[in-house]
Parts: sequence; C-alpha cells; structure tokens
Amino acid sequence: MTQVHSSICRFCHAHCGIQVEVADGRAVKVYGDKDNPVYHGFSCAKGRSLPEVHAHPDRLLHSQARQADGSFAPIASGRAMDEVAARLQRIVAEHGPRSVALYLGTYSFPYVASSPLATAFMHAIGSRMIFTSASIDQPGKPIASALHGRWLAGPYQFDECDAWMLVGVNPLVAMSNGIPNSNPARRLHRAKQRGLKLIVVDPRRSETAEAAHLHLQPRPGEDPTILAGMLRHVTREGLYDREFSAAHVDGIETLIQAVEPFTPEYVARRAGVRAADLIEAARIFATSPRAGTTAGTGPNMAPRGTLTEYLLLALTTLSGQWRREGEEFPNPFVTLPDYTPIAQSTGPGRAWGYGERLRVRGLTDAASGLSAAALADEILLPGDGQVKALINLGGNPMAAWPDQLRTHRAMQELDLLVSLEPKLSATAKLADYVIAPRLSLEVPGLSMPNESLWHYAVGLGYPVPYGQYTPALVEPPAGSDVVEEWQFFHGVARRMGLKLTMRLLNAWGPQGVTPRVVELDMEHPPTTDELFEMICADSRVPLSEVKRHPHGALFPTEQPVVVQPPDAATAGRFDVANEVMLTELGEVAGEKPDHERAPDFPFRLISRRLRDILNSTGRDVPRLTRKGRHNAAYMNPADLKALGVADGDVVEIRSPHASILGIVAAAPDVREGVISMAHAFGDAPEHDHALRELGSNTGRLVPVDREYDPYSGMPRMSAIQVAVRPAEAPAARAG
Ligand SMILES: Nc1nc2c(c(=O)[nH]1)N[C@H]1C(S)=C(S)[C@@H](COP(=O)(O)OP(=O)(O)OC[C@H]3O[C@@H](n4cnc5c(=O)[nH]c(N)nc54)[C@H](O)[C@@H]3O)O[C@H]1N2
Ligand SMILES: Nc1nc2c(c(=O)[nH]1)N[C@H]1C(S)=C(S)[C@@H](COP(=O)(O)OP(=O)(O)OC[C@H]3O[C@@H](n4cnc5c(=O)[nH]c(N)nc54)[C@H](O)[C@@H]3O)O[C@H]1N2
Ligand code: SF4
Ligand SMILES: [Mo]
Repeated sequence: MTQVHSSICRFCHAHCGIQVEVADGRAVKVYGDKDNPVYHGFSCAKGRSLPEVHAHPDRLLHSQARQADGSFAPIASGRAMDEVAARLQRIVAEHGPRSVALYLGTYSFPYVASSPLATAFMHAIGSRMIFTSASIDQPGKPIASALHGRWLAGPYQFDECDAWMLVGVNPLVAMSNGIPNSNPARRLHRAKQRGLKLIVVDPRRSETAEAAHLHLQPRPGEDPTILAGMLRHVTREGLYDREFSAAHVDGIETLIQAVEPFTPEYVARRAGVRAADLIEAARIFATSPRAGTTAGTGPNMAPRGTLTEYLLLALTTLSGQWRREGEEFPNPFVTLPDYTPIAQSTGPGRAWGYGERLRVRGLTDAASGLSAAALADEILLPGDGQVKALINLGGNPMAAWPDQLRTHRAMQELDLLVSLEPKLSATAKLADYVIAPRLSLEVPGLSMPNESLWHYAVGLGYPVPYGQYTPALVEPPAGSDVVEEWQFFHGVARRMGLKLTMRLLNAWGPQGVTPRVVELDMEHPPTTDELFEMICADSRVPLSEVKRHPHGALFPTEQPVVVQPPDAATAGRFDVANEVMLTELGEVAGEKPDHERAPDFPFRLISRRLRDILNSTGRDVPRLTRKGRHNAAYMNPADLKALGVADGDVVEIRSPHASILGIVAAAPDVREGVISMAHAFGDAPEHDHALRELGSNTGRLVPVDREYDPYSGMPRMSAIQVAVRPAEAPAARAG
C-alpha cells in the first residue's frame, strides 16, 4: 500500500517542501508539495530523484575500513568507532590536539544535529582546527559585513522591493541566494508583475539574466570596478540618502575620493560594458524606494571577492536601503529565537587576526572561519602542529578544494582520514574509514538551517515566518548498518572518555552572538528528536507546535513586529571607508586591467552551477545525467570557430598552474573570451582517461598560494586565466 507523507527535501540547501510516496517501507516517488505555503509545489529533478539516491546500487550500506593490502572491507559501525577512537587517541597523545582537523562540507548542512556534535567533539579534544566549505564559497560576505557593520533591522526583502541587483548569482538554477530560495521563479514572476526592476551583472547571460530588466555582461573579475563606478555616479549625482548617511555612516568623503578614478568611460572600457548601462544600473538602484543587492559565488571566487562584497554594502548603505524604524519586520523567525530588530548599525568589528593561527600565508581565524584552501598545506607542512588526521563530514575535498593535485598529496599524507559519506567518492576512496550514513528520508529534518542563513548575509533565509519539521519516513535498506553523523561523533567521544557540550549560536543581538551551552548525556545517547528539542529550546515557536503542521506553515506573531528606534548606548556607525578595503580599491585603480595581463592566457574560466548536479553529488544518478555525465566547457560559438573546434570536441585548458581537458559545448549565452564550467567533477589523476564519464576538475587549475584574498585565504577560483587549444581525446587506459 502506498502512503504519502510531507517532508523536506535535503538534496540541496533550498529545503523545498515535498511529498514522498512510500510503498513497502521504501520511498518510491517524490514531488513538490502543493500545500506548502512558501514553496507552492516546487520541486526539481534532483529532489524528485531522492528515491533513486536512497536505493542507489553504489550506496554504502556498511562502513568501510582500509585493509593492509589497500582494499576496503565492510566494518560494523560500532567497531569502526572503536578503531577510530583508538587511533585518534594515539594521534592526539603523540602530536597534540591541533593535529586533528575537521572539515564540514555541503552535507553537514541539512542534518541539524551533525555540525553541533562534530564541533562539540573538536572542542572536547581541544582542537580549534575546524574548517568549512563556506570558507571556499562566499567568505567575502561575513568579512565585508564585519568591516562595514551590520544593520540590526536587516535589509528589505526581495518580495517588497522595487529594484534588485544580482551580481554573479543565479538563483533560478542555484536556489541559494539572491532571490529567496523558496520557489524563486514564482517570486521573480510576481515581482516583475509588480514592476520590480531586476539588474543582473554576469559574464554569462544566465537563466536569471534572461529575465532581467538590465543585464551587464562584463569581463569576469571586474565587479569591483563596476561597483566603484556605480558608487561614483551615486555620490557625484547626489543620488545617495544624505539623511540616513549623516545619521549612521562614517567615511563618506574618503569613499568619494577613492571611487573618483572610476569614471563611466573607464569602467566601460575596462569591464567591457556600456557606460549608459552602468549609469542606468546606479540610477535604478539608488533612486528606487526599496532596493537590495546580492552577490554570489561568481564574484566571491573571482579576485577581490571581499572588496566586491564591501562595495555592495557601501552602495546599500549610501542608498539608505536598510529597514527603518517603525517599519514592520517581516520574519520574526520560527525555529530561531525571538529577535528584536533595531534601526541601528553594529558598527565595524574584527574580521580576522584572532583565534587559531594557520602556519601558512599568515592566515588566522576570521569572520569566514579558517580557510579550507589552506588545509592541504597544513597537512603537508611538517613541523609542530602538522595536521595528521582529518575527519570529513559530508564534503569532498578531492572534488571541491582548489589545487586538486595538492589536495591529492595531502589526503595520501594523512595518518588518518575518516570520511562520513554514502559513496566511495574521490575523497572516500583515499580514506582509512568511510562511515556510511543514513540518508535524508531516513532521519528527521527541520527548516532551521535555511532559516538561520538570514543572519549570514543579505538575500538568504526566509522572508516570512516559515517553519517545517519532518520525521524520518523510511528505515534504511534491510541488512544495512548506517548511522546518523552525530551518532558517530557521540560514539567516538564516548569511547575516548570525552564529554560533549553543544555550543549553539542562537541568540543574536546588538552585542553579537551569545552561544548557549548544552551538555550531552554520554551514557545514554539522546534520540535525534531529543537533540532537536535541545537545539530548539530557545526557538520562538516551540518545536512541538511546528511539528503539528506537516506541510510546513507560517507562524506569524499576534502583533506585527516593528523595528525599534536606535539605542544610543549600543548603536554604532557603518564604516564605508575601511582602510584595508580602500587600499585595495586604490590598487584596482592603479593596476593594469586583468584582460591586458597574461597575454599567453587570453581566456577566463568562470564558475557556474548545473541544474541537475549539486557540486559533486548526483553525477552517478541516471535520471540526472541523461544529457551526459561530464561538465561541459561552455564557450561562445565565435570562440569555438576561431579555435577550429566544434561541439563535443576536446580542448586543453591550461592555467599558469596546471592543465585539464574539457569537452566544449557551444553556448551563445557565454561572453566571448570566457569558459563557463562547473566545479567538483573529475577524480584523481589516474582516472583522467575517463573524461566523458567523470568530467574534469577545474580546481586543478587553481594554485592556493599565488593569488588569494589575504584575509579569507580564498584563492582565485573564478575568472581563472587560461589558454585553450584543440586536443586529442584521452587515450583509454592501457590494460
Ligand atoms: N573551482 C571551483 N571550486 C569550488 C566551487 C566553484 O564554484 N568553483 N564552489 C565551492 C563551493 S561554493 C562549495 S560549497 C564547495 C563544496 O565543497 P564540498 O562540500 O567539499 O563538496 P561537495 O561536492 O558538495 O561534497 C559533498 C559530499 O557529500 C557526500 N554526500 C552526499 N549526500 C550525503 C549525505 O546525505 N550525507 C553525507 N554525510 N554525505 C553526503 C557526497 O558523497 C560528497 O562527497 O566547493 C567549492 N569549490
Ligand atoms: N543545481 C545546483 N544548485 C546549487 C549548487 C549546484 O552545484 N547545483 N551548488 C550550491 C552551492 S554550494 C552554492 S554556494 C550556491 C551558489 O549559488 P550561485 O552563487 O548563484 O552560483 P552559480 O549558479 O554558479 O552562479 C554564479 C554566477 O556567477 C557568474 N560569474 C562567474 N564569475 C563571475 C565574475 O567574475 N563576476 C560576475 N559578476 N559573475 C560571475 C556565473 O556566470 C554564474 O552565473 O548554489 C547552490 N545550489
Ligand atoms: S531545489 Fe533543492 S531542495 Fe528543492 S527539490 Fe530541488 S534539490 Fe530539493
Ligand atoms: Mo557553496
């Protein structure tokens, strides 16, 4: 008999409300939940493939342990915890706690209890070596916010704005930020009906740019130039909000001087856009009654991502586009604690230079966390503090970290690599233990992760007080031995005689975040639902109430929440003239434009997302790979013609650091001189012959130690300088 249950899709971070048909204890069909009040029935092919993902023939149903001969053998999960605990204990005793590092990847996010327990484990052994994929994502966001200051009443929401500018972000495909990821297509459609003017800055005419009122299609990596040009126009023409600026902003005169070189003509020539479009974008943004802007991975991975984010904040602030005193605060939160919006800035704070110090490139802990781009070096560099053990929770360093060949050496150098993931990914294949987890439909879930991103940056989280809980809907396959990630950390800690204490970052206010500390019972492990209760203890809406609404629901407050007046005792002022940022801007003005540098590398390879694949996940799911399994190198037809290659041909893509092969695909939407190619494909070098099955790894082209953001450690991972030439398809491997 088939039963239908409501649930939360956890394939990607959008957390769509879905319906799951369950027959004989297995998920057989997934589709969007029409009764969900914010997703309105949306689902994508990835979400609809969840039944295949759960029943995939390559899914690990048992954890694996490396044998003396190098092969893997199944191991009982309890036994794996015994062995990992013993080995970690030895490593800590011999090399100290810093020799153990944790990497939290994409799939640490949807499982609400997994990161709190994993980080509690690290605190318990005394290691601060915690790295996340967010540090190689958009680290410029939290750093820029710290330098500029945050607004305690938040930005305006996309749904209430008259104009919105998206800089290198493609919400219609990535479902991440820019337009709230609960059914962004529907939101955009309605916003345009209302008259919203959408501005998109993207070297590719992306799916989102296609829907824009104004699309600037610049050379990659020129976002700081463009934004400085917009700021110049806004300040010169007196389009900025003088009253708001006088009340809340420091440094305007200094900023005005710094943007002076960025005349429309200069910006147009350098970035390859029309001066009239630049002026129009600036005018729309500054003069619309309500406007907002979001940058995405494109400019954050291009050089000077932090500066791009900083200039966007300055533009938002000078235009006075923050929620004002007396206005209604549209999302008073659900699974997060009650929050009082106040019409004031926090003022700038420390953005780096504290906490753990890395041994390379002078990097420290920062608002964006420790740099995952430096972790391979921490493993390879001998000496005191060298990282000897790595625990990978739902990430895939071999696919996603910059400088893949360095990562490859690092993974082999480790004394212990433990990977918690359901497949023998490129990383898992190098591990000593692969811990087989339960998958999403086999565990409870909560809308909290997506909701909590509101605090991270503009354009994330829910615009309305939405919450959803889902119970586990199915049991893991019969005969399997799979664990939840948190259970692994609890189990290993118990075996090592450690006590775990969760530090939950869930009380935001003018003074920043105060963690709530929760001690866990080590003898009697809680259930996942009990952990959810602990995590939600301060939630505005009790978890029990959220649970009563299986389709998800809106939980408005009885009275509207209104933005409070500033409090003189705690109010700070935004800083739009941070010295480090304006020094960088000065360097931009003084430097030779990127397209005039490196004449031997005339193309720029930019990052992108593919609709049906999530980073490295989904590449082996037949329903998601009907159009091919590789990551095509999308190029403008004019470039293909000039190179003498056609759709499907193989090219060599060479950066000053390394080269990879790519299979070209004609794409008129890509600017000439640009290659648009997804990351997280390919495998270790011995698999390079399987180009059509595995694709190739763009991370290999990126050195981590030559061109990088000095605060976040973020290397140049988009707008990568490359040369392209026709190449032979790789020979099939001999033998
Ligand atoms: N060149 C270049 N590099 C990039 C980017 C780019 O645009 N260009 N993007 C960067 C960005 S934004 C990010 S976020 C990082 C991503 O970096 P990572 O998070 O390190 O990479 P993913 O490929 O997302 O890794 C996901 C892993 O989780 C495993 N997995 C799948 N489902 C589950 C599950 O249910 N449970 C568990 N435990 N594991 C599961 C998969 O097997 C896979 O190995 O990559 C970054 N790297
Ligand atoms: N289907 C799908 N969804 C995903 C993912 C996925 O792999 N697949 N990954 C998830 C992850 S980890 C993340 S972080 C989010 C990311 O979400 P987004 O940031 O929206 O990611 P993209 O879709 O790659 O959009 C980036 C855009 O930047 C443009 N771009 C590249 N370089 C530059 C540049 O120098 N300047 C400017 N202005 N634009 C540039 C690209 O052409 C592209 O259109 O998506 C998430 N959602
Ligand atoms: S967009 Fe993400 S959360 Fe929504 S159905 Fe697709 S994979 Fe699932
Ligand atoms: Mo990401």
